[in-house]
Amino acid sequence: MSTDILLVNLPPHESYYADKVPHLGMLYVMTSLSEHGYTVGYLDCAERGVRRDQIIGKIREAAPRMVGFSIDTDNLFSAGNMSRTLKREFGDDLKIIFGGPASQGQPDEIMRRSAADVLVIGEGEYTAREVADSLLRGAGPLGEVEGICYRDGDGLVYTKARQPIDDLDALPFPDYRFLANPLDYKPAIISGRGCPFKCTFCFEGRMGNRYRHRSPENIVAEIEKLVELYGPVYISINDDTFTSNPKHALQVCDLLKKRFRPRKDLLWFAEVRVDVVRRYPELVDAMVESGAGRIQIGVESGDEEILRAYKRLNVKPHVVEDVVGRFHRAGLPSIYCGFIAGGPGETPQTLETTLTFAKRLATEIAPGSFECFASFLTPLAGTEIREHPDRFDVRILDPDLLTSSNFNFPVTETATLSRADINNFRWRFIEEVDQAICSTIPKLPRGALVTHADINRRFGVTTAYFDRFDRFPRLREYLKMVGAGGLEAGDELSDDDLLARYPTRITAQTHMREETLSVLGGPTSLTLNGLGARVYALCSGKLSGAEIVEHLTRELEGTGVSQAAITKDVVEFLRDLDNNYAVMFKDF
Ligand code: B12
Ligand code: SF4
Repeated sequence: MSTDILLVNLPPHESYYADKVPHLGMLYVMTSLSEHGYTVGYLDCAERGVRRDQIIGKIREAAPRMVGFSIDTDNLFSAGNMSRTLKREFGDDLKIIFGGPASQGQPDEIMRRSAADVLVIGEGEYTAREVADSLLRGAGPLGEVEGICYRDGDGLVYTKARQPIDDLDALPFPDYRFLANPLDYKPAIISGRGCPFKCTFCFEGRMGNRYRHRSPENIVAEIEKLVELYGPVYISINDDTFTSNPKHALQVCDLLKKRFRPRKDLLWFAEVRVDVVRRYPELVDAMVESGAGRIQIGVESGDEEILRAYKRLNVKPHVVEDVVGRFHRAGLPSIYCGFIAGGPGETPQTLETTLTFAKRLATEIAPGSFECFASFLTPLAGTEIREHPDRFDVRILDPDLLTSSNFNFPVTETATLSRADINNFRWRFIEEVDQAICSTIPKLPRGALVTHADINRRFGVTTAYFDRFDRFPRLREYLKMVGAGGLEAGDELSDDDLLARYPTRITAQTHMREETLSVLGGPTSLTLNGLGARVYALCSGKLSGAEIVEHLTRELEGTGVSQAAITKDVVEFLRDLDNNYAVMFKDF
């Protein structure tokens, strides 16, 4: 069957994304077009290493009448280039349609840099159908389609703006059958669109994208489908902020808890606003109990003035601390905090305040669950900072963001900080917070470490802690083995049970010197002498704890040491080895 419309997801620029994520925006548009009777194809080139010729070859094979791209601030250059290439290769009969998040803030620029025939501005499900009807079925002039920009001779025509879609439940779920190998992707959903806030570095709230949400039943029905497809699964809820309507968020959590908690087959992620959670603290338990495994929080800065300039009026450092602490105590494994370097009026002092704040979150407020990333202030088109940088003590050095990619390269400076200062600070921030996180690992309770290993094993979630286990090979090995079944930790075993089990060593580097044996490669190094070294040597998995006692009693016969004393010592040594991730226990 020939393809009417082919959507193409272009590769990202940087080596930044580890996970393969479905492009929900395009899936929604494709599903809608397909339900409207078009044959739709999808070419996902989000993996690195795809060449232009390969993309053109695939498009030639599919021979579509229309090709579509999703445009964001970063890929508008490559999509622009690709559209011109396609027009050269296939002529003007091939129609090119653009849409995506950058459509609202920079429509002129997108059209200027590309050969697109039409740009869909805002949500695309219904608009794309009408554009296709006009261009492919001759249903009527483009001028009658709301929410687009199209070419007319050398000029651009903007049609009447389209209102955001109110009834999100009416949209079909994004159809994963468009993905060549759906199981390779980390699934995601959108439970609500738009944002009620108006942060000055973001365009979401300013562009008329008022907040709307799906019904809890509709959301849970989509998750059910994903659980059916994937089995136990980690799902990202990609809303701008999941807690925009806290009462709705609570209802969603309630339903998720009822449906998925008994089966323990769902772990989910969402972004939250701390000021909302502070007002509705019941969200904390509701989220954790319904299977939230990771949340993202826009902390941005540790400086109140900067937060005020961002118009994050109720997101104050002490509110962040309070909410991060609450999620931590409730047992949320991963609290992912975002920071921005180079904010309004940023000074060397405010940078230090932010770094100190991040380290405090890592080491004192949420050790074992705090994770973070830092990016540069990147004034996107449509944001207040981009339009009035002078009001924010921000100098935009590169308004076209030619040097920026993934917010990973600085494009601004302030009165007291150069681009270099901001750049170098961000990398120091990353390094020092990394050290802070690492410094907590040796002190974390075993349960916290096991949780990180467990969510990695069961749901493929790699947290900052799991990632850093590699720096402690003995711990990494231990967490790989314990919990995988069969091999147990000793902390929950009574002394009698401990003696009944067969202690077996983690393969770890050891160093021997005369009577002393050191076990290396763990969060703390372990040095054993005399009897301790003997016990460690006998933890080969061949003797039970009780048999080790018998063995040592025979060895020490005639020295006056009683079997009771040896038993006590063996138990103590086994506990010590266990606490230091040096042994685990088998039951035969
Ligand atoms: C998940 C996500 C990612 C994921 C996956 C990308 C994806 N789009 O799925 C990853 C991690 C890869 C990513 C990366 C980036 N992201 Co991002 N991301 C998001 C997030 C959180 C959710 C996207 C989503 O699923 N939206 C829901 C769908 C339904 O909305 P949508 O994608 O806008 O699609 C609708 C319309 O735009 C339109 N549409 C979309 N595509 C098309 C195509 C055609 C042909 C048509 C007709 C219509 C159409 O119809 C869709 C349905 O109504 C959004 C925030 C948000 N809530 O949207 C940010 C967001 C899209 N990301 C953003 C940015 C800036 C980036 C980066 C450029 C930089 C960065 N560091 O984050 C990178 C660059 C990627 C690249 N090209 O190299 C900005 C985009 C702003 C802009 N002006 O470009 C957003 C809006 C966040 C924000 N508020 O600033 N992102
Ligand atoms: S940063 Fe988040 S909360 Fe602020 S306007 Fe953007 S999406 Fe909304």
